[in-house]
Amino acid sequence: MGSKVDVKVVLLGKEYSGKTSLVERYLHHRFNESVPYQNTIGAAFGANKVIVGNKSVTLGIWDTAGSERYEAMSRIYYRGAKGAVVCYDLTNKSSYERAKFWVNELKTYESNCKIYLCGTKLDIVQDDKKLRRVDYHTTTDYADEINAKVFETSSKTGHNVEELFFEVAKDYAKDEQIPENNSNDVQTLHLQDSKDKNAEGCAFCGR
Ligand SMILES: Nc1nc2c(ncn2[C@@H]2O[C@H](COP(=O)(O)OP(=O)(O)O)[C@@H](O)[C@H]2O)c(=O)[nH]1
Ligand SMILES: [Mg+2]
Repeated sequence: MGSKVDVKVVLLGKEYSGKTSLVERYLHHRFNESVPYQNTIGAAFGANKVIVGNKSVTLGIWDTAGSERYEAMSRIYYRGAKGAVVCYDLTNKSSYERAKFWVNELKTYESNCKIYLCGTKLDIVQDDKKLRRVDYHTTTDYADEINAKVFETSSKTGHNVEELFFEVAKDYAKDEQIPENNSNDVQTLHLQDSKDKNAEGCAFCGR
């Protein structure tokens, strides 16, 4: 089974900002609120094939640990990424400040990487507007400044999640020459299993 990835996408953001939930929703169509919070250690990898027009694009998605303790590791994970989904929690102002830190990192060290700002937990602020701590227009102004796109998502309801990753695939398909009959078998694997799998190419850089 091949596991070639066309485009490396990395999720960045403060811990508890909803990165793992976003990947779970997108790749496995589930949301598990009842499980106690699990801090992602290092990073986890999953892949998904997206059809854009008559092309097929395989996204390799890296979910990173958000805590400062793992900051140096996240730098390894975003290397070579073509897309970065920078997450912040719409109910938490400091997570938005942290998102700006990641944007600056990307601008400095991975300047070809497209940035997608992702405000998470939309369902919470839709249920109670008073809980919103990050204004939508502030974010879109900032996004214009840094040449990024903004999505507000809910991993609980699934709102805007497919749309976000479809946009990543679409932007990539627009910029790159992809053969029309490009088809890859993909599998989801986690780092701790990776030595058991015979993955082709480099799982770290997505090349
Ligand atoms: N209501 C709601 N809770 C969310 C959403 N996304 C994440 N959460 C919760 O926020 C917490 C942190 O999420 P997680 O995905 O583990 O964050 P990570 O540390 O960035 O990977 C968990 O308790 C999730 O259940 C969402 O869209 N809606
Ligand atoms: Mg996580």
